[in-house]
Amino acid sequence: MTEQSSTIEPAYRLAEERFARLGVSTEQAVAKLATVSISIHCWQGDDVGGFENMGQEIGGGLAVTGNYPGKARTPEELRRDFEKATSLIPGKHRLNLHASYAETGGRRVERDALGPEHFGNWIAWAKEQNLGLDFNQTYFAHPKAADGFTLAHPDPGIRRFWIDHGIRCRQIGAAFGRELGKTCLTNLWIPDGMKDTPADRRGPRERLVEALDAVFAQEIDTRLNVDSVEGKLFGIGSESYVVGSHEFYLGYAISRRKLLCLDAGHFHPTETIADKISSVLLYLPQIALHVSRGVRWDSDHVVTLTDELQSIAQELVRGNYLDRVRIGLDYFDASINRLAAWVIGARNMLKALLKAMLEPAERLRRLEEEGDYTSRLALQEEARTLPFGAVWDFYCHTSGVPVGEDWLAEVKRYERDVLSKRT
Ligand code: RNT
Ligand code: ZN
Repeated sequence: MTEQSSTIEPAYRLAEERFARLGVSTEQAVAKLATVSISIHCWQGDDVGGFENMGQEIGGGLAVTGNYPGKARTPEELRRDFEKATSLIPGKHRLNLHASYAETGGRRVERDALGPEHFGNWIAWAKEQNLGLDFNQTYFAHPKAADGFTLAHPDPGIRRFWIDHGIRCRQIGAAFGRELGKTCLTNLWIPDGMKDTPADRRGPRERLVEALDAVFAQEIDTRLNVDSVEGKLFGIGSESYVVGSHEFYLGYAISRRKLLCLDAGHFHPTETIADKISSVLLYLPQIALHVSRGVRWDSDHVVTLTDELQSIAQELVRGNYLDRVRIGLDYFDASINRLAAWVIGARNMLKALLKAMLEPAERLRRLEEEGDYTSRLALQEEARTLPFGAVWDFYCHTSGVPVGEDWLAEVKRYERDVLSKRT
């Protein structure tokens, strides 16, 4: 037993007692956390590169900065990195793939011709790992998206190409669901927008609605695949107008019974998605989240344990929404070790959820009902420093993953033995 592990259990027992005094069961919290499955994005592993090797810029307003050595160059490397990273994250999670991660055996397969066969290795590996897969159409990093328009493109031929891509991807999602026995979420996000003030905001939106209806025309068994649509406020190159705005997709999702995907970086800088969850879930049975961290803009920094993350987690837990929300991560940082970026973000998401599960929720609710806002604020602030870290350590320990910063040594070893050999 290491020195660290000998203190975990006693620290946990003290914390258990402390929380019990507030009417909170640490045991229940830990058991609940173990049921949460986070959709971890493949694209942190290779800077949103994918494996099409078209020499195309990523585009779509997505910007990955940094050139930390060791990025995955092949699907095998990416899978190996993901396995390593997830061995350092407690719980059982999912992998979120993009269409551009297809394996076409060196042949050029157009995006409107992709099928489940191009994801055979991913499926086989996911089966072996007992991993659920989620999916995304890739509407960027492509010559037909280079002018900033895809599904809302004025050219019907280009629109058709992207509609077919959308259709193909839903079928791939359904194949994931069927093969793995776990419902796939296929998330649709497009970059379409304008750098400068448009003369016509209406036209592209009318085209988009029609194109989306064509993408979703085929009924797919919702046990196999469900779809979400992700809006955005602005992007690099679409500062003045984004066709698929929040209002656009809110209306679309509600009227077409799709999931709405809320990305934490896709709103005004002081606007947070936490407050939207309980509203949107009045009208939709399920939603999806892209948990991200914008720094001054939609910069997709690694998710850290911020107040914003905490309030998202609190909303999910307080509202009892965990079974109606598909939590996904969406960030990409190429300036630090990419496995560490995965581990830090995923562990933070889980920490935030655990902290929310350990909230003296009943007591806070009662105080609010009684109109005692003084005590509510006092208790909320005291709750911040309750010994949640001891519960988190205990959860990591009993889940068989490194406790505290110990995971970093594993990443450093992997960097030395594996990543540093990639040139
Ligand atoms: C872009 C969206 C989208 C992408 C991924 C790679 O602003 O957030 O979700 O980040 O599809
Ligand atoms: Zn996103």
